[in-house]
Amino acid sequence: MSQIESVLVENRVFPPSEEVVKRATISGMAAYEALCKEAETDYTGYWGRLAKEHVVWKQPFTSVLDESNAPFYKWFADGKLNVSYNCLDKNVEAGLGDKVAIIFEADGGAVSKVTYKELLSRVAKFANALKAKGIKKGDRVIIYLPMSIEGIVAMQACARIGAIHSVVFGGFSAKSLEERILDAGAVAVITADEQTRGGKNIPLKPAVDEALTLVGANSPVKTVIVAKRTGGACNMVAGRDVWWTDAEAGQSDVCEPEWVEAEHPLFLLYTSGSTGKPKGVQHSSGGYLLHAALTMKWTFDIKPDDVFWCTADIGWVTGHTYITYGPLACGATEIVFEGVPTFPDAGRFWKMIQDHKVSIFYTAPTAIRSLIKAGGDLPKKYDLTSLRLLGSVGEPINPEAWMWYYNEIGGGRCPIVDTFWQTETGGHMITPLPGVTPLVPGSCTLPFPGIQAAIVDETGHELEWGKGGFLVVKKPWPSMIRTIWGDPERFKKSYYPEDLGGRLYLAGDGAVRNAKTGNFTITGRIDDVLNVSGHRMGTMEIESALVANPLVAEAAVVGRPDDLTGEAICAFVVLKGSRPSGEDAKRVIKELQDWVGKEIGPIAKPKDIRFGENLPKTRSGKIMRRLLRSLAKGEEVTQDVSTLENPAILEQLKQAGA
Ligand code: 6R9
Repeated sequence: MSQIESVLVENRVFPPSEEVVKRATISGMAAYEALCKEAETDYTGYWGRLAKEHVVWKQPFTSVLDESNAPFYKWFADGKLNVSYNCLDKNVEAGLGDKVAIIFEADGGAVSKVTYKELLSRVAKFANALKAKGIKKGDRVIIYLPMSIEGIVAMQACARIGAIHSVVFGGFSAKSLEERILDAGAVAVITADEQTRGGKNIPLKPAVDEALTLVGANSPVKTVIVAKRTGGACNMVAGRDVWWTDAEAGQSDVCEPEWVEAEHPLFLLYTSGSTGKPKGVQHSSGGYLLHAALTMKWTFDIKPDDVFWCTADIGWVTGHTYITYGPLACGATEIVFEGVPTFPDAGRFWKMIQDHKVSIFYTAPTAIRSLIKAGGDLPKKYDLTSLRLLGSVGEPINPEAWMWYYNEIGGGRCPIVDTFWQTETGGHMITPLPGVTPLVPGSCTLPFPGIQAAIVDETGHELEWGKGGFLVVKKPWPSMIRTIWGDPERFKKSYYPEDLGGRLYLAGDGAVRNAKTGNFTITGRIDDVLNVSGHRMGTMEIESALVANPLVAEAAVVGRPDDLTGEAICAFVVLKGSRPSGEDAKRVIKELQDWVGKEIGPIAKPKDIRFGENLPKTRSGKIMRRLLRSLAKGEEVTQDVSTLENPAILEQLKQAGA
């Protein structure tokens, strides 16, 4: 509630400067309103027009939207295209062959550049290598690579041959990798010997080996391709594992793209939901590419001379849309960064902006907060005048962090686009457009033209502005999730729930619109999903991992606010043995943290672990999470505890703040 209130009193407004308006592709509120109007009057006409203008089709589509099997919507279904063609060949054919596509900066600072022509031949060569391994259209390929040019080449090569990639973030454990390999039924894994972050080498290939051991004898994975990053020790399994360069040896650097139907899956990306098992979010080729390109042009206002930098990892959706696909589809020059923002010091981002003359910079609030803390004065040491536009994504940005970003990084000149979207939405949904929208710190402002966002109550009725409720999207849009891989029922239940009438896309976030301006502010998840440093973590997933430890009888996980990471993970644990205290408790806490790190990945490690002889439960046996949330925050429990079966437990859990 306090967040809603603080946003409602936020009265700082930053209208776009004349210069920004003049330069912008979508220029002025009237232009924005005209687009919204066009979409409202003729929804399919609008998207059909844009799909013709912003995507190159091998075979033009005649049908824009097919709703016959709603909510399994189809877009541009009889059209054919290739996404890699649209990102590479198209640009080379347009005379951009010698333009730099990627400026790669390694963790240690070494810089390498790749032109569009070079990137096209690298992708084609690797695509031929995949084909030579028998990988074909529709096959699933897991990519477990560090931030690298190879990561982008691997994704683009899959797209080129119609294979469906599923990138797994390098911070996920062998166990998480195993789950994804099995769920996707992957035929190949593309990885590296090690990754380098913050000056340290971290092995990757051993996690693949361990995952494939867990997968066992009937593994669908026939091929593991290994890129050499550090040259660190690496076990190669004969007949299965091959070095990247050996796989490419003798392959041609020309590869005819596989022309696929617009609905052909481009990728699966696993994300956390409110139940234990991660969901394989399936995206299309045509509709996804359209929104990736369009949002680059309208939200980021990308121009030929821009240097674009999105600091996300390719393991997350932001890296997919705004590193691998969007910038390349627009023929842009972009930065790909291997390292971390605080190495060698907290000025790394600012130094890189200066060195590479970055003009558009897109990062996450958690990075901004940690850089304020680690070195709020460091930006002053660097020349940041190349910047003209800033972006934020992943979680709500606190108004004070927004102001710092605006003044210290943007020099008070650069609009900030606070882009709200999700793995499931493929690209921006609610966001300012730089030449249009008056900015309000902490608000993602207005829907992208054509996106019919609204706020409804629990029965699906639209609420008046000023009232908080569930964020929904009233009409399907081209880059939306198509299904959950292998689980269409879960797709329907999660995103098109019958309670809301079955035709509204439920984002899973709460939101409120400003009563005067209609600006949206996201108030946080409405389900059991936490947002830790902009990464989605299901509480159930972490609970399942904890309970899998032989010491643990029961566990409940909640989030609590954290200055740096947005939310922190707090676990309440009942051990099978007696409740530990003192040194004993410390040891078990460390053991359980490491355990979760191994089961899911370091990002899922609970920050706090408290032990109780039991958990607060209702008489019907339901864990009372709202009480745990208060305890985690260190608040007095003021809620009604009359349904609580074992009130004494609260005292114990309060004290157990270890
Ligand atoms: C792109 C991405 C999605 C969840 C989403 C919401 C939160 C993302 C936000 C934001 C407030 C923003 N979120 N952007 N909240 N303002 N600008 O982050 O995808 O990892 O799937 O997370 O992140 O809670 O539902 P994903």
